Amino acid sequence: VSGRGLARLAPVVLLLAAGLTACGGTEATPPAASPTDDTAVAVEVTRENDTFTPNGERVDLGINQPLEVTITSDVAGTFHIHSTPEQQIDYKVGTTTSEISINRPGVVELESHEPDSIIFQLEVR
Ligand SMILES: [Cu+2]
Repeated sequence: VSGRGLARLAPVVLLLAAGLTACGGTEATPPAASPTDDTAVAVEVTRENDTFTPNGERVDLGINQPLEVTITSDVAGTFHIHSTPEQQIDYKVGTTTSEISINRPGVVELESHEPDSIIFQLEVR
């Protein structure tokens, strides 16, 4: 491996790191409220031929209550959760299970951007 090879790789790594910081949801933020319920709410999402099920279904969720999302998909992708800060769920081909929680009240959309689709409207309170 030459020095030139490493120099060409470095910007790619930096870009990836910046993307994770902007979209990752791993930054610590002060909790906006105390937990109301520790029992996870389990939901399922299916993606098949770019069609998502469900399609904008409303889900009641407590503040800081875990939402366990099980995704079954025929292609890898990412869901966005429009909370503050934003969160995302990366899923792979097959079944992916991920857990998120939201620390302040409001209606938060869990959606896909490619293609655009609203999966859930999380009503947090
Ligand atoms: Cu989004």
